[in-house]
Amino acid sequence: MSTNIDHVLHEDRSFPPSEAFRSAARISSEEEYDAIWRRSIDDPDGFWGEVARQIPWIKPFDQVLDWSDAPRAKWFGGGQLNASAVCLDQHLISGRKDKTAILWEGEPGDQVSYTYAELHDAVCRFANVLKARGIKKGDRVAIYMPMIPELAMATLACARIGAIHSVIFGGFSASSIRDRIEDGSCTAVITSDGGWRRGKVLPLKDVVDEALADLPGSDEAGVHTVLVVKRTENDVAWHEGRDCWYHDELAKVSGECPPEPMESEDTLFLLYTSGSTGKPKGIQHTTGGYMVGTYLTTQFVFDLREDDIYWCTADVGWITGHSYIVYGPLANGATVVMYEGAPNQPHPGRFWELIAKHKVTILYTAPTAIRAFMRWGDEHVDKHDLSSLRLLGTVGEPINPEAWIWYRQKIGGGRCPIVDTWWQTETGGIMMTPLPGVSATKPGSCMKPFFGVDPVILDSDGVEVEGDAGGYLALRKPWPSMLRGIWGDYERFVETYWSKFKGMYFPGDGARLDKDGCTWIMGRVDDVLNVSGHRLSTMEIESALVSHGAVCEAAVVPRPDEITGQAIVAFVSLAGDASKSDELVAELGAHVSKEIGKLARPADIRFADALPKTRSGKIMRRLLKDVAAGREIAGDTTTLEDMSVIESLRDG
Ligand code: 7RM
Repeated sequence: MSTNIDHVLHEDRSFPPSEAFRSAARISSEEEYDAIWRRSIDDPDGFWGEVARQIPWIKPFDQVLDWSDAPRAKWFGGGQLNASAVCLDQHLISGRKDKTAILWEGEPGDQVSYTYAELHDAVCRFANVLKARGIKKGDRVAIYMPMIPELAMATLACARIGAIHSVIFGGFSASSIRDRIEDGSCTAVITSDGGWRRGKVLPLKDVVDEALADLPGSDEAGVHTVLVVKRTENDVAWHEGRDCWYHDELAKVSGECPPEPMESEDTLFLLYTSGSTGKPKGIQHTTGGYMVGTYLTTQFVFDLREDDIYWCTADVGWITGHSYIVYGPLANGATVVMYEGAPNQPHPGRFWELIAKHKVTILYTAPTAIRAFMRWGDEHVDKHDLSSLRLLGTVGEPINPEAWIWYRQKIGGGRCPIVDTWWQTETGGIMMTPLPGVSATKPGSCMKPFFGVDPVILDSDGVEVEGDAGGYLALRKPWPSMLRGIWGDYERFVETYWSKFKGMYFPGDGARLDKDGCTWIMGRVDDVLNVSGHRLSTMEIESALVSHGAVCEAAVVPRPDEITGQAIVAFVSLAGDASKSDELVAELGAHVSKEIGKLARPADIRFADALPKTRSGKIMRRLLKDVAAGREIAGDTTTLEDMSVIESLRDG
C-alpha cells in the first residue's frame, strides 16, 4: 500500500516584500526568478558554467558536470582552484583589501576585527605553521575550537595547503572527538586552551587530551600534532613533542604561502552528522562544487550588498557555520560578524545589543533560538535599536508560524523579509528558500527551490503525490555542493541517500506543496505519526500547540496504542508567565482539536521544563519516543546537549 502524509495545518497569511526592498533587490520579480530557475533546470551546464566562472580558478574546468557514474558526481572536471584563494586572495586585488572581513566579539566583550588583507596574512601564516608541523595536502586535520577568529582561520589555512579539515563542534565530548578523529584518521588537532561559554571557560584542550589518551596507536600512525591557540588563562597539561602553542609556532613562519592548486573534486572537508542509528557519518564535500554553491546561494538568498554587515549566529562547528560564516560570505567579500558566546550572556538581550552596536543588516539564526528569545520576553528586545536590520533568515528546523510572526514583528519591525532556508549538511548549501525580493512569504514555508534544485514529492511507491498532500521529498537533479560520499563508506552513502527512489536524492524529510506551489517541510520522515491509519506530521501538531499563548515550545511523538496503533504524546514547555495545571492540559487538547481537528488531539500532554535537543538545537524526538513509551532510552545519545533534560522527563 502506498502511503503519504496527511496535511492538517492551515496557514493562509502571506507577506510580500516591501516595495523599497523589492526594487533594490538582486532579483525582484516572480517572472525573473521563474526564468532563471527554468534555465538552471533545462540547461544546467550552461547555468552552472556561467556561475562557476564568477569565482577565480587557477586552471579553468573543461566540463561542467559528469554524471555518467551517478551518484558519483564530478563537477567542474579539469578545473583547479583553492578555496582560501576564492575567499581571500581575489579580494586583495578587487578593492576589498581594507574592507572588514571578520568583526569578532568574545563573550566577555573583547573585540577584534580583520580586514581582508589582515585575514589573508593571518591565514597564510597559519598555513605555514601547519606546513612546518609536517601537515600536507590530503592529510585530515581535526579542529576543536571555540568561536574565535582562529577557528575560521584554521579552516582556511587547511584549505590553503590542501589539508582536509574535520571541524568538531566545541560542545562535543571526548568520546565523540575520539570517534571522529579515528574515523577520519586525523593526524593533527587544532584546539585552544579554552573558550568562553555562559560566563565559564570550557577547557577544550583537556577534552582533546582525554580523547587522544584513549586512542589506540596514537604514537605511531595517529595524531602527531596538537596545535593550541591561547584564548584564556586556563592551565593546560602538556605533551612534549606533540603539543605546541600556536603563538610560538607563529613567530617562526613567514606570511608568504601560495595557495595549493586543488582539483575541483579534491575533498575540502569532512563534517560529521549523526542519524538516529549507526555511527556518525563523515559527510564529504569537495572544493569546486561546494565553493560555487555557497558563493551563489549567499549572494542571492541573502541579497548580499557590498555594505551589508552580515551575521549568521551558528557555530562554525555546524554546516551552517562552514557555508554561511566562512566559505559563502567570504567568497562574496562580505563583512561577517562572529560571536563567541551564549545568546543570554551576560543578559538575554546580548544578540540585540550586538546588532545595535555593529549595525547588523542581515541576521541568520535558528528557530530554537527564536523560541528561546520569545520565552525570555520582549523587554530584552525592546531596549535595543534594531533598525539597521533589513533581512532575516532561519535554518535548522521547521519554524512554527507563531515564532515566524514574532521574528518578523519583534526583530524585523515588520519590515524585513524572512528567508526560511531548507537544506542539510549533505546538501552543502541552501536548497529551498524564498528569494527576499520576490516571494510573498508564508510563515512556516520554505517556499521555492533555489536555482538548479528540482524537488518532487512522492508517496512511498515513488509516485508523485497529487494536490497538496504530504509525502517524501526527493531531488531529481545533482547540484554542485552536493555531498560526494560518506568518508570510508561509499556503500552507506548510496544506501542512505540514493536507494529509496531510483535516480533521486532522498533527504529523509517529509514535505507538501500547497496550491501555490510553495513547499512546507513536515519534519523527518522517521518522526511521522500514524494514528488510526492517518499519517500526521509532528511539525503541524507542534505548531498548533505553540500557537496557544501559554506554550513556548512543543515536541510531539507517538506511543504504541492498542486501538489506534499509535497515540499522540505531546511534551510542552510553557511561556514565562503560564503555570502548569490540569485545566491547561484540557485547554491545550481542545486548542489542537480546534486548530487542526480531533484526530490530532494528543492523548497525553506532559509539561517539560526543557526539551531534549541536539547540540545544534534540534529537538530529539527519538529520545522522547522512548520516554513516552516508558522504554529504556536506546541509541546514540552523544549528540544530546543536556542529559539531565531526559532524566528529569523520565523521572517526572
Ligand atoms: C542546515 C542544517 C538537516 C535537517 C533537514 C531538516 C531540518 C533544516 C530546515 C529544516 C524545515 C528548514 N543541516 N531543516 N532547515 N526543516 N525547515 N528551513 O540544519 O544537516 O544539521 O540538518 O534539518 O529536517 O533534513 S543539518
